[in-house]
Amino acid sequence: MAENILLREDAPEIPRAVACAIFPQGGERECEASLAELARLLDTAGAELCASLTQMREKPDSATCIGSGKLKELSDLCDTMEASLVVFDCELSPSQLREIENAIERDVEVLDRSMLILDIFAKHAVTSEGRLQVELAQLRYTAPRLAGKGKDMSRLGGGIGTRGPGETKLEVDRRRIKSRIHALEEQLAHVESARATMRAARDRSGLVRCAIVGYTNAGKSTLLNELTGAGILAQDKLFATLDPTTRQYTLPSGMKFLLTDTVGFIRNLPHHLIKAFRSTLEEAALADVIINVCDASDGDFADHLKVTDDLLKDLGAEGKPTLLVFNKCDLCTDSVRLTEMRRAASAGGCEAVFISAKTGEGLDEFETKLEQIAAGGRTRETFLIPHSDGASLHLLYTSAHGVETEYAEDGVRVTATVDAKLRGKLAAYNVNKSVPVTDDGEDF
Ligand SMILES: Nc1nc2c(ncn2[C@@H]2O[C@H](COP(=O)(O)OP(=O)(O)OP(=O)(O)O)[C@@H](O)[C@H]2O)c(=O)[nH]1
Ligand SMILES: [Mg+2]
Repeated sequence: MAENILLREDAPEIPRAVACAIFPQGGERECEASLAELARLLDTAGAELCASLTQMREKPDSATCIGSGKLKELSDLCDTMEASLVVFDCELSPSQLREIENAIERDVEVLDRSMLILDIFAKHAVTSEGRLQVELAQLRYTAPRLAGKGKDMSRLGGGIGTRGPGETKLEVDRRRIKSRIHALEEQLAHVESARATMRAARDRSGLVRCAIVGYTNAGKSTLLNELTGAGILAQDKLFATLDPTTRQYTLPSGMKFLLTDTVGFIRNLPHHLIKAFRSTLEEAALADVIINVCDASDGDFADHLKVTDDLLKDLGAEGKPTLLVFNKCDLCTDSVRLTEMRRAASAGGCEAVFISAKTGEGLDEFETKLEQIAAGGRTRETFLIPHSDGASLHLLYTSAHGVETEYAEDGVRVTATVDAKLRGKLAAYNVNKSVPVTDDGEDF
């Protein structure tokens, strides 16, 4: 397995990891779920979880996160388990990381959850934009933590938690980190403006833009592959997809879409990662319709939906027309859970479908509902926008579809497909009667 960096010649063994977590009173269940996820993250990174240690406390110890007695226990556990890695299921400051590492007698690498996630991102980033984003996030987050441990920065790019994004290895000289960050920011600004140009071209196409979002491993890529034959890597690993892929998709009725597969969400997704990946995550904010994919076979589906909702809010993508897709129904025979899911869907006020992207079950209903949602309330209108109102013209270009313009003496005559909200906003300029968008999708 070429992708597994730990099976290199100089890394003969799979690192054995001990996980450590704290939880507030009453938070056992959530802590357990988070630790189970940490085990999967470790597996994706190429390590093996061999033991975990938890402590109930309301707040982390400012010096060592866990208390001193627990820290001794952790040190002994590392010996017993012959561990080479300790991962805390929360964020650690550089000084906490150093103190913990000093207190553990065995020579172990201490990481926190964010460093581990960044490591996986480094492993999975493919496009230049993805690589730049990961490197920037690592320089901002991981580098100060390694420097804080007083270790040689040249270790960056080595094993788990210190893996750089491939060819563009992290700079090893601490003094040069700042200028590297600056250079990366500039490069990213270029890539982002290229992305914006591509988006603008897509917008002009007048197709309905759909973002496929959801918790990591829910089956987003599998769904896009099934619908469009996109051939994206879909694996039983967390964060298999980092770079958004867009494919055109035509419903049997002729309605045309642009479907974009996006990076998965996870609980406690580090904030700096959201910041670093903002331009790719923005795909959701700029979409007309959200396809929210959830793994119906996962007992934690309700938590996953909450994480997704919160992140969509964060990204400014809340309130968009949404199709909730409960996937992997071939694995879910629990009728109680199916009822719970129906309830969750109706409480969220959005349409839901139950499918299996793997077997194709439920895809007919998926298509019908997607079409209903996409066409909901859209009409083809003509507006006469005065030359003095550049803002309204801009609004049409950015929010409407199939925009056609004709310059006249008294203004710009714009014909476009708009939703009810935009129609209301521009009512004063409306010069024709609404023409409902028909199901044959011509207007898309
Ligand atoms: N049984 C079953 N497995 C599925 C289904 N859909 C996806 N899977 C499997 O679930 C795993 C994750 O699928 P992906 O499509 O990579 O999930 P994703 O949401 O794109 O994940 P990330 O890109 O990592 O966020 C893969 O092993 C798929 O084969 C389904 O309907 N049924
Ligand atoms: Mg994927």
